[in-house]
Amino acid sequence: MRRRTFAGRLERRLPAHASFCEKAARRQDFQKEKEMKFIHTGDIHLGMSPDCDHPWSRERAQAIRETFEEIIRHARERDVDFLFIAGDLFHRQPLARDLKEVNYLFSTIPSVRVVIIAGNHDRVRPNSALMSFTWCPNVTFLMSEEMDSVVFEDCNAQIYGFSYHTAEITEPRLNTLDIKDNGRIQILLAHGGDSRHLPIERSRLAQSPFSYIALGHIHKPQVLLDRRAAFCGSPEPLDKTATGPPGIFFGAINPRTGSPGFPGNPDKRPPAHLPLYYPGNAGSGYCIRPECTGIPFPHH
Ligand SMILES: [Mn+2]
Repeated sequence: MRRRTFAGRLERRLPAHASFCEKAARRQDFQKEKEMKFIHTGDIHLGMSPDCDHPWSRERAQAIRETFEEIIRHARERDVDFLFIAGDLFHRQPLARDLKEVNYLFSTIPSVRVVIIAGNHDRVRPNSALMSFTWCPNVTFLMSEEMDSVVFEDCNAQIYGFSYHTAEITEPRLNTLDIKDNGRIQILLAHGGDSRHLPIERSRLAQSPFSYIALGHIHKPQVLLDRRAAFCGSPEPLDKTATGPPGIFFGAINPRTGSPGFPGNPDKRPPAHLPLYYPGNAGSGYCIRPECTGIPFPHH
């Protein structure tokens, strides 16, 4: 990948006799060029009741809400610059009440820039409450069906994405993006990856200028393209096929190289997948959390 043009300023050495002003300006540059920390999540499916034919289903629905609150806590405590939500935040079309609830949570992390796209489950419909909803200032919902982006000058970042307006997108739109490296930290949010939902050709994605591609839709966490892209996976097991440890991705972009990695050490360690709890029984025929249901752990 081409190096960021932004690096030019950082590599410039100041002479020993640089004035106080020059040094102060340089420090400001460093401030601007500090690593950009993010949490990447998606497929939360708020409002879903997993295992709906079982008595613990209501508790599972509650666990999904609590896990989302835990993600907000992570965003605050890890002091991230961005929270990316790569689609299917909601299990179905959100009502105004649902939007208010999550907007309240976002309002508790005002310094975190939240960027959201809609997935196939919570796709934007013409009568959606989303249309007239006013998010708090730190939230950007990229609602357009066409590729859109939002620029954050203070961290030299541009976040791209588009939302589902239909149940399926069979056209491989990610393979034909015409987005050039522009010297900013460019990040793509996208939802899909199977044949009926935005089929992805990895080699095409690898040629894109994005520092990181925050993917949603596949519920199992998976890192692609030598850590430049990942499916966040659902942070709670939603059905019995959920096997890996569900969680969130926590990473940082090195502003000099544009490469994603672990905060504090982005060049050496990849973004971390943080499991939010131990999914002892996911994949064993149930998706309950034994610690919150009181129902005996089903051993197999
Ligand atoms: Mn989906």
